[in-house]
Amino acid sequence: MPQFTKTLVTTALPYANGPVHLGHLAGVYLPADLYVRYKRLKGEDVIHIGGSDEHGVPITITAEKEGIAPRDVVDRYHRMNHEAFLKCGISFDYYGRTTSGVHHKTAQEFFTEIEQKGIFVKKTEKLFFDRKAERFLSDRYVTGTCPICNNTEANGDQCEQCGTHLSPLELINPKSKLSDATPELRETMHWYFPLGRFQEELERYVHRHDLQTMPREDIENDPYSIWRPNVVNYTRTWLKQGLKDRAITRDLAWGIKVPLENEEAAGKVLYVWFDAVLGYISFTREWAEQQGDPEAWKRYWQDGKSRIVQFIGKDNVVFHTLMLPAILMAWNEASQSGCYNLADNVPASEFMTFEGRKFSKSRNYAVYLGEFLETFPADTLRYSIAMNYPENKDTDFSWQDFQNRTNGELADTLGNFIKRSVDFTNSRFDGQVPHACTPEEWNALGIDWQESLEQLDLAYEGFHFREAASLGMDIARAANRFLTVSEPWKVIKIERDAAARTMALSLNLCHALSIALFPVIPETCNRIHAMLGFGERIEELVTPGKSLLAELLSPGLKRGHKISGKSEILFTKIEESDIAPELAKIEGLVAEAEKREAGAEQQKMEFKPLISFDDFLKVDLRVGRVIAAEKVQKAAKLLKLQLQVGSVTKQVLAGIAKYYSPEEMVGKNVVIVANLAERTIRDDVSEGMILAVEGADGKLFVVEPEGNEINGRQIQ
Ligand code: B3M
Ligand code: ZN
Repeated sequence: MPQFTKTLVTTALPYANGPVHLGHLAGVYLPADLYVRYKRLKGEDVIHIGGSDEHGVPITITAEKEGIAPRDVVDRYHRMNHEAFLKCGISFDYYGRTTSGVHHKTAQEFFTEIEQKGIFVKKTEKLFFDRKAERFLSDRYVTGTCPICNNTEANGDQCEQCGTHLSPLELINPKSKLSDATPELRETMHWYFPLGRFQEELERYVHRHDLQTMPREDIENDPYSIWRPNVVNYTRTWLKQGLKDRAITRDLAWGIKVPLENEEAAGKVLYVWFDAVLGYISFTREWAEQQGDPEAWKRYWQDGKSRIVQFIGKDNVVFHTLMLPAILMAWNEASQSGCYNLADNVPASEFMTFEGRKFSKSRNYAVYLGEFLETFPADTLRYSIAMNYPENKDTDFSWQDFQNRTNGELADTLGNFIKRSVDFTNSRFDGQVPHACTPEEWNALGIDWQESLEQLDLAYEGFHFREAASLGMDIARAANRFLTVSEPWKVIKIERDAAARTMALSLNLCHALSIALFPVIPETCNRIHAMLGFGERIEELVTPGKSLLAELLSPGLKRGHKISGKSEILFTKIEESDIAPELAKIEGLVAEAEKREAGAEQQKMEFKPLISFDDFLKVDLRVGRVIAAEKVQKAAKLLKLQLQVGSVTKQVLAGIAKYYSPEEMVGKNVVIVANLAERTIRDDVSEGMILAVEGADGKLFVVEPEGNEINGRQIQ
């Protein structure tokens, strides 16, 4: 178990294909910022590396829709997102972009290294090719008629009308979205990364971070390397299924070129996820160059004493716990040029909903960070979101909660305490700390400082950010109570010394709060600090190896210390009239969404043309039992089922692989259209269809008749 002496924090690279919203902030960027700011306060060596993910098909689709170049799309959103993060106080040490030269070089280096070691597997497959556009078409670029519901505008990956997940090869009358041409099937070769080759090594890696399996002494020595249950579960589910080869190249024009000068590599780029996860390394290199110490990145990536912590959303888990580690393992094998550390923790968040609904870019249901900050200050947002951090379950952000926290906790408790302390000192004690506080007085305030610091440390280091923020606010509450109960404005008339003591302690509490709450509300804390008469910003006081938090253990402001003489209102209360337009906006968005959903419902209620009773009788629906099931190679959506229908066995290819594992299907009773003409799908025969229904979230449920001894029976 290494004793870590430094920390590299990375945050998921948001696609530069749209503005980041509050859900992103809550799950990834704010928690990471709280963590690094806390560590900096402790005087630790920590850097925060992030940036934009600028490749991938959705970006080219946006570009085509708008009639601009992909480069313009990523320029726009990279700048927009970076600015929004800065405005929100997310303190990156470096914010890179995956279109940079250094990143292209890094990703290509990795490809070459792994290629030369002979680790990649090459496979040839058939893909649609548009002859007019001279391009292979990824799923999203093919449209056609859905084989399930006859929607003529189904996409190559999914039919929006019936929700079925499709492969382009299943579409009837496929067309290229680029030119309207009918695409032809062409063979194309791709490089695959054999994740399975690293199965055991990856299992050992997960083992070391899973509370259930890790060595006891590690749990005691370093509880912070224990992964959250959701991270372990997602990862273990993949491992249990057995890791497969994953294609890591694509036939696309936008992306990082496969670095080989041969026919095979022509027109091919690296798959966006292969390059994106390496962005963390490239950007640390860029950071090091910017520091004027080009080798400095190695201290974080290749020195065993560096703890790597990767903040991500739950939808990105396996890319960080399996894909990136496997790529690094491949590099590390007999490496001549340094070995990379694997992440020590990957604190993946759950999601934050907004007013009870999921953020959705495609449905335009989102509150974008940049827009939010045009109306409300960053710190109020940071505080509310920290208090709602989706650590182990989804949480909700509501305007009401935002208003309550801002008005009740930030303005009435914290803001009010600071202002009363500063104003009263200015008016009655000539703007000076009027008394030398003793450690005894400091410890008699009803706050156990030692204990508070320990709890704060456990909360931040253990990624429990809601607790961390609440602990800070608890100190503010205690401080506010102390001042109110002490009533210096009354006491001063009879006992000036007692009032002086109260004010000196209050000012010291203001100072303590400016440190304790700094990770959560940094701008406000700097304003408090300035009101207390300090010239530097808090971040400028950070000294390597020296903890600013330790200052809380004793009263730091000396008698006679001059405060600034000015005070300001730290938080403006949020009025009903401020949030009314926001609520109206949401109502509009919800109404629109509901209309669309109702429209979709109604569309479903437009029944197909009438059929006669005789027609109906032609359909032979039977109960069958699944006796065997397996996945279909190269058809991620299909399961191949063997059904016992009375005395006959029938083979059915069903598009349910995303929702049911083969093991789950075996033993189920299902309903089969038993007299459907045979169809060939993917060179295999399907002799019927099984009935399934789509649930609210697009998941398919197979219809399962209950009962014994009904096998082969006709449904009537
Ligand atoms: N851009 C997906 C996302 O934004 C992806 C993350 C990359 S992290 C290397 O959710
Ligand atoms: Zn359909």
